[in-house]
Amino acid sequence: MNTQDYIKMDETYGAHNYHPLPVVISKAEGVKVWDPEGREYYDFLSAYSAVNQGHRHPKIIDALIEQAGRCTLTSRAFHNDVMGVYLKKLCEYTGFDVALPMNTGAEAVETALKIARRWGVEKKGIENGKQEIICVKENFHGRTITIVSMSTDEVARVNYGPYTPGFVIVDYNDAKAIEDAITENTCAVIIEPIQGEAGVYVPDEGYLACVRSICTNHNVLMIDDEIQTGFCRTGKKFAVDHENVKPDLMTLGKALGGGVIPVSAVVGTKEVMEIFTPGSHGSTFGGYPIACAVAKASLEVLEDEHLAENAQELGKIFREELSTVKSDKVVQVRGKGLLNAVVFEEGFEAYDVCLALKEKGVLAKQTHGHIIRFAPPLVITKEELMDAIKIIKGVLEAL
Ligand code: IF1
Repeated sequence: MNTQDYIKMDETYGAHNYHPLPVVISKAEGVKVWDPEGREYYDFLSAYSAVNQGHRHPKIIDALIEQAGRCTLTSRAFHNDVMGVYLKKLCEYTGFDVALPMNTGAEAVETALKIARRWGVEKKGIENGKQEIICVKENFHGRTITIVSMSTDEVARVNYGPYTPGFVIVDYNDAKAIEDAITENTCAVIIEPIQGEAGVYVPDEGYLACVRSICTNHNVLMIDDEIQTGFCRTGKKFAVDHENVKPDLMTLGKALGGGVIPVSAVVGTKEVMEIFTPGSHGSTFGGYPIACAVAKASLEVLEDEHLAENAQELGKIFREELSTVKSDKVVQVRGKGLLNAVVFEEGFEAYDVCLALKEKGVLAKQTHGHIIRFAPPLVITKEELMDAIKIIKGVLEAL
């Protein structure tokens, strides 16, 4: 079968909830992927930052295989001998006391919302059913019914009602709007430290620190969604580290699974996490041995290979190089670390640029029609980055 055959099968047998680029990936290693015809591409999406450690990192694959040969699944009805070791590592890595393992990002976000609502009742004294959580416009936290109830993206939420109540939506990058929205029933604020899906929208310096102090002053939990920005993507372990902010809860996912399997978690302080009691939350797969072995190795790779430093250094080069592009179609180059975006004029069809990039050997995906996100695996070398930049510049200057 060739590329066209595979695409036809997806379209025939798969639900049409995506419109992917017409490329089929059949092999992947490090920062590169190959299609069935053997054409080679740089991966500048990294599965939306789930592949920070690079495709099939040998250390992570070894951990997967070793664990698969020993014990794969236990459920939480019993203990296993990997979960505690991994959660200890995750707590040390994040600087939090307690972690709760789940599988996908949306589950981690749901978990954090549940913690916040229960905390609101049991620790803050809000009447059950009255809890309010503040979120911001253009957020992306996942796709469950409750999470799309927070969304302002019509495409993501239309006709999924009735929506979950209890969310108050304010402008992003406006700390005062958050403060003004706080009532005696507010239990939490949930934000992305950089809005990924919104188009890699970096808030003003000081915003996150300001949100932190507002939350502290009003006894409201700060939930920091680092599912996309976490694990070195922005040049620090977590995007809030750029402002030395410590949230009450962080939601983690994507790269925690090292590009191998879905692994997510919520980390928090002991005081907040003790809100859960047996039976109040859980999952069949959360904390399963394979996930724990893979996630532990994924964290070790981030540290051993200094991926935060690499993202910081190469991200700067990427933005410097791309801002010299001679094109009147490009409006802005922005981002942090290796989470970057090239912004075109409003109404510009960036999908066509992604097609042209694909033809030249770079895979990237547009968001909101006129923005392209560039987020290679963090193991990319300077030589590989410069090679890809040459291709990207060539395509942009030919527009
Ligand atoms: C898709 C976007 C990126 C996330 C943040 C939670 C989740 C995500 C900050 C949920 C997920 C993914 C979902 C994926 C595409 C991707 C995405 F374009 F949709 F917004 F990365 F920018 N919090 N983001 O970014 O995690 O349940 O998916 O594991 O839906 O196609 P999940």
